[in-house]
Amino acid sequence: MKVILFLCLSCILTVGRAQDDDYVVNNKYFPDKFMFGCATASYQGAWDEDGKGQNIWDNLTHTLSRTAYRKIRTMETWPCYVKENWVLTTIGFSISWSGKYLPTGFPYKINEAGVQYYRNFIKELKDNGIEPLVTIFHWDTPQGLHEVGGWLSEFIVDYYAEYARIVFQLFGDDVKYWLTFNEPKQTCQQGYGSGEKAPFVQSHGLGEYICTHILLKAHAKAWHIYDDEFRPTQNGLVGITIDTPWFEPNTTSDEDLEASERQLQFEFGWYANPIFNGDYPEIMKTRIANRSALEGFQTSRLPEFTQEEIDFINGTFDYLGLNHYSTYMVSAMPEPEIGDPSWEKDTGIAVFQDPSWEGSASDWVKVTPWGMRKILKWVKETYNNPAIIITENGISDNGTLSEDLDDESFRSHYYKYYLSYLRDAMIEDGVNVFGYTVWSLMDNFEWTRGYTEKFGLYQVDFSSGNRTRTPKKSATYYSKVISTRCLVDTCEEE
Ligand code: GBH
Repeated sequence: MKVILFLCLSCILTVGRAQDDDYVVNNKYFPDKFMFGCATASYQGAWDEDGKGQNIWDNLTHTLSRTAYRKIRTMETWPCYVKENWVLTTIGFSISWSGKYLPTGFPYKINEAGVQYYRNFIKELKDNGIEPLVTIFHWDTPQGLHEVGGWLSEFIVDYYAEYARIVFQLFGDDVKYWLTFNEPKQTCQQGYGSGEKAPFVQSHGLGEYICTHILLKAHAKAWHIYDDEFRPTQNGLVGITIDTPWFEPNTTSDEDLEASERQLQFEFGWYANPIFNGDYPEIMKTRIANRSALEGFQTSRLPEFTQEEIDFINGTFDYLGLNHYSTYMVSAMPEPEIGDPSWEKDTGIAVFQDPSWEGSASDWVKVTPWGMRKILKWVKETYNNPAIIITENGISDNGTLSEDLDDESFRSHYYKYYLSYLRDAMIEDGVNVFGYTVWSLMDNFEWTRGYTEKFGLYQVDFSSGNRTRTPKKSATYYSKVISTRCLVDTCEEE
C-alpha cells in the first residue's frame, strides 16, 4: 500500500516538471558566428586501417571477445558531408592515439602515410569551409600503455603529453579548436571504477579516483605545452569535454536541492572544479575522507593534490566542451551503510528517471530538453561564465532499416527542442554558448552496446559492402537549421 501511494504521489509531482505544455520553440536567429556541426569519434568509425596499432577497445572487442559485438569496418567520415553538400560550419572528430600515424602510441614510430591521411582530411574540411574540432583522446588507450598500467600509472602523464605535443606539431597549423579529453569520467569511472567500459577494471571507489587524479595532470600538462610552445604561433584554443546530465531535485526541499548540487559536483565538478577553480569540490573531499575513515582506510580514497599541482591544473582551459543528453531526478536519502566502498555510496544520493518521460533505444536517454537550459545555467554560474560548445547531444533508434529513416517526430523533434532550450539559455540566462555539434553524423559502433543503438543523422547499412548511407529525415531538418540559423519556419532578430 505504501509503495503504491508513493508511486502515485511521485507521478503527480513530476508531471508538471516533465512537461511544459505551454512551451513555445525559440524563434530568434542564432548568431552568424555560431558553429553548427556534427561529432564523430575515431574508434566508433574505422577499424583495421592500414598500419593501425591496437588499443584497449580493439583488444576487448576482438582479441578477448569481452563484448557481444565485433567491430565492423565503416567507411571514412568525409564523403558523407561532401557528397550531400552540407553547410556544416564545424565537424568534431578524434585522433586515434595508436592510429595509423602513431601505430604503437609512442612517438618513436611515426607513420608518414597516417600523417598524410589526417592532413588530407583536415584540408578537405577547410576547403569546404568546415572548422575542424579535434579531440585528442576519446577512450582509445594504446594497448601497450595499458599493459604497463594505463590510467592508473603516473607514467602515462608524460606519454600522453608527448602524444599531444606531436599532434599540435603535426596538425596545429590548421586546427584551432582542440579538446584534450572526451568525457574523462567515462574513462575513469566506467573504465576503472564500475568496470563497465574498457579496460573493465572493477575497483569501486578507488580506481576511478586514482585514474582521475592522473588524467587531470595529463590534461593540464597538454594545455601548458600548447600554451608555452604552440599558442604564440598557432593561436588556437585548448579545452576539455566533460559530460553531465542535468539532475533535477525531486522536491523543493532543502535536502533535495542539496542532493542536486552534490550530484552535479560528483559528476561534473570532480573534473571541472580542479580545472576551473583549482581543486576537487569541497563536498567530495569531505564526504570521501569521512567515509574512508569509517571504512578503516588510513587516508582518504580521494587523493590530494599538492599546492604545486593545484597551481599547475588551475585555469588550464580556453573553453569548455559539454556533452549533454538527458536528465535524472535526484532525492536525498539516508547515508549509505559503511562497507565496501563505491563512488555511488560516496555520493549518497538516489538517482532515477521519470517513467513518463519519452525514451529511446538507449535506456539512459529520455527526451528532457528543459534540462539543457538548466545545466547550461548551472555551469555558467558555477564556473564563472566560460565559453561553451555543446560537443555532443543526440538520441538513438534501434536501427530498423526502413522505419528509422522517418524520424521527424523523434530525432528532429529532439534536436528542435534541445536547441530551443539552448537558445533560451543564451538569450534569457546569458550563457556564452558558441557552438553545437550533434552526436552523431552517422550510425556507428556504440561501445559495449555494439550496433544496437544508433545515434546517426545518417543511417548506415552495416550489411552492405560499401556501408550504404542514407539521410534520415532529421538530417534534412538539421541541415535546414544550419542554413537558416533558425529552428522554426520563420525567425526574427534577437
Ligand atoms: C557519449 O557519452 C560518448 O562520448 C560517445 O562516444 C557515445 O557514442 C555517445 O555518448 C552515445 O552513447 O549504461 O545506464 O550506465 C555519453 C555519456 C555516460 C552515456 C555513460 C551513457 C552510461 C549509462 N555516457 N552512460 S548506463
